[in-house]
Amino acid sequence: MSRPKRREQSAPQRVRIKDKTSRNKKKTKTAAISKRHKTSTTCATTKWKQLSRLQRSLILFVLALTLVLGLLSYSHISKPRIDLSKKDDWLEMNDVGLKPAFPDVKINPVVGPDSVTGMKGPKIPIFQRPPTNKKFPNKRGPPSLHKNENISIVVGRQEQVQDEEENGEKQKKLVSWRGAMIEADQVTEPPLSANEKVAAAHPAPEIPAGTIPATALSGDVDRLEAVRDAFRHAWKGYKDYAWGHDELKPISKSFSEWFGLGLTLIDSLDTMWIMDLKEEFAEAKQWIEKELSFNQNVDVNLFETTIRILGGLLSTYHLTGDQLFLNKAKDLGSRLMPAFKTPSKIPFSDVNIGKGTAHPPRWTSDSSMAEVTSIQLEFRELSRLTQDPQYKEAVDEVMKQVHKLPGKHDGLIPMFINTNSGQFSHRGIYTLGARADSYYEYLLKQWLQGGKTEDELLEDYIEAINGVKKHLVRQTGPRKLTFVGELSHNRFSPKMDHLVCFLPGTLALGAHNDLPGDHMDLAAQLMETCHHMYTQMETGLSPEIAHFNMHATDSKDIIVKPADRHNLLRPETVESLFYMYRFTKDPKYRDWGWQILKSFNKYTKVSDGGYTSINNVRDPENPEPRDKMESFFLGETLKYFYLLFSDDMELLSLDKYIFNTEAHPLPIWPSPPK
Ligand code: DMJ
Repeated sequence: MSRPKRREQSAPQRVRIKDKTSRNKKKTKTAAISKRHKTSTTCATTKWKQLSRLQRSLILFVLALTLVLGLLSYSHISKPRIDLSKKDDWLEMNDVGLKPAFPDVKINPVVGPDSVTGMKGPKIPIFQRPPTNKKFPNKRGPPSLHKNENISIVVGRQEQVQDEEENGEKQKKLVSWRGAMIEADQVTEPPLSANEKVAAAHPAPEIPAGTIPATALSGDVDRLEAVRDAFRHAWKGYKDYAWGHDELKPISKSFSEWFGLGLTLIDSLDTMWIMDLKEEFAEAKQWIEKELSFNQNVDVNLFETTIRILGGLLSTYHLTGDQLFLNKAKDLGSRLMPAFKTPSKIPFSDVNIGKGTAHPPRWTSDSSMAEVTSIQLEFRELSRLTQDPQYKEAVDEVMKQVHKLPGKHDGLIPMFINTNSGQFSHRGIYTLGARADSYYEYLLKQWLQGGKTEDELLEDYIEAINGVKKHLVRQTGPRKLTFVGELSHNRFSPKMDHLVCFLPGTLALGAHNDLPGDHMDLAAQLMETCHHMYTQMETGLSPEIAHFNMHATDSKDIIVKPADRHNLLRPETVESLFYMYRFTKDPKYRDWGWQILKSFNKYTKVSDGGYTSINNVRDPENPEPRDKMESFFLGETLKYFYLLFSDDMELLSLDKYIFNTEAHPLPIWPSPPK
């Protein structure tokens, strides 16, 4: 049977013929366009030649002017490009920006008291929501929580403020509501407290029995409850606006993504367990079960992912006994291993956990010392739990190499190491702050984790602390405050990061484990200094970096440079207060912690949920919210507050647990049989 010819064409043939026809059509069209173009060009050239010289110069001048103006306005509106995938760049961007996320946000100072103390407070900025083009609201979490969308954001205040006039613009009537100001027409029923919610109709899903039973509040109940309230408030913001994302941006009620792995949620798990926040824990666990996947084409930072996510999962496994968390930890751990495939076996900083590839940062083949030497507690524990030695072997190899490496300065290490050569790089700068800090912390903690059997770790720790005392410890002129400065090419700089405030806690932990008694003396002195870094600021909150005055004058001990005035809700001082209290029982450490919590509530609490880092600890009138709640605020800062105020010394006993550098407790290993 013969078919019409067209029908006999195979599909690919038909496509080819169609292509040819359309190509011919296109050719004709292109020829016509180019002919038209040619004609009009010839015509324009003739006309141009007919103009006088003056007319031509005038036209050229106008064209040049337009071009210059165009260029100028372009450079004004375009902003510098910043790589937002890098946390350091994020922080740096914030440092440079130092301003609210939206330039058109209005700031209206008003007066109000502190939400915890009821004391009169400072002038507080009200942030009006900027217009948004977003198609979808940034709300996350159950829809029942999506109410009061237009509540104005205010940080810590209670009074009624009526019809304020500012710059000729009438403000809406505001009323106080649990430390926050909201517009009067949006007042609704008070939300149930977490305890009321638990008692109410929705029974919390069952949590598996763990190794640490959640206990009733024991300690200063008011303070403990204030910490739980703070956590619930932070969690509410995360749940409403950033659920399942890395970090909450509480002012703009949105989120930021760093790795896209639900960073805040995972960092918070064990804190919720410890605080006995069952309902919150259960919903987070459900997200882990249903949503969390590490099979993603994403570059993560080895160190940050290890301390926050791997550490968080491992400690939650220990506290709850729930296999889910160990399975997730195993999956993540194995995906991080490609980082160690380097010529020197010193790991790269970044790993793609989906592709199984790793690389250093774009600008260098170096890794930072703190990063490669502060992943050991987690990987070693993973090996113990899985009976798979590869994790421990990889991180022990790093420590072995660093132990033998030439170029230390009386136990102090430079800030970088090269992943090709395995040698220190950028030598000559010695600090206990950023890029080196947790190397010192993990020397001691690995030694403790392993049951005090690994002598090299202890040797390195003791030598390093002697180096710190010899080269970095100095006193201020006015009050004789002891601080830890930095050494830069043999020049001493009296600069101390807030990060260094982990040191009193670590020193105290060492002294508690029979290391030299003068470590405890130094711990107490440094603790005092870290306390002053808060109390000498107008907001009662520490700056990111302090400079110390070494001259014997009547003036201040602490100088803060404009670029260092921010506070990121960091934990180190509270962490050390916790250790100092546990080992001395001196109530002053609790009181110091309480003052800090009150200041956080006064200057960083955002009315609609969440806490924000701020730009200016010296200006209580306008601390300048930065619109970011770091995951460590829930993972570390609030956890250490809770442990500081708890009387239950068996709640994560320091003789049974070591805390990783993100405050995730891991067990001290049982001693091997003799
Ligand atoms: C945390 O991620 C860890 O404590 C780390 O060791 C240092 N930086 C932050 C908190 O400040």
